[in-house]
Amino acid sequence: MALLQILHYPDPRLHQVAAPVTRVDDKIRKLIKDMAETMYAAPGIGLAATQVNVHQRVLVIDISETHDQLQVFINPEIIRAEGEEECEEGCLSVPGIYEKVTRAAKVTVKALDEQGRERILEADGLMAVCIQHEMDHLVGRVFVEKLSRLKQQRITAKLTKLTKQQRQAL
Ligand code: GNR
Ligand code: NI
Repeated sequence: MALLQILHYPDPRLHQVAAPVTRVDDKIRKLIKDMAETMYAAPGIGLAATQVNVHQRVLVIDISETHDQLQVFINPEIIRAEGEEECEEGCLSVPGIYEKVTRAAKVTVKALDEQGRERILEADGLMAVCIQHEMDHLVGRVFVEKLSRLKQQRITAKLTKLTKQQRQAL
């Protein structure tokens, strides 16, 4: 078991595009275990491999309050999206910032699980938001980039300052 370090915006590594997983093996299962542990410890409801500087198409999500409903998505693809909904989002890579973002209200996702089995899932509400938020990470997108230029500039300034302070505290 290991906690992984989460990259913070505006780290350029958050903009790397993840490659598809070619084989669901023990190495991927170890990554998933560590990602789940890191997500629960944060605490967060989702984590994309990109956020822990692993550029492969792997996501973990658990929106339950009891932390016992882990969902794993390897090579996820949205095969259907419907409607629009606005939700206030946060991100473990953008600490302390919460902003409203509009996304599809309902999505159907196709992905592999940790055994390499294909599965199809229909999601709405928070689960739909989270899937789209995490899949954005895998193509190098952070929710901040959906906001106005002014908000982006303010967030960048705030987090750059915070990262400097954290470095000095070490
Ligand atoms: O923990 C998280 N909460 C959250 C709340 C609203 C919309 C999206 C999210 S995802 C976030 C964890 C994270 O940063 N995943 O990439
Ligand atoms: Ni995020």
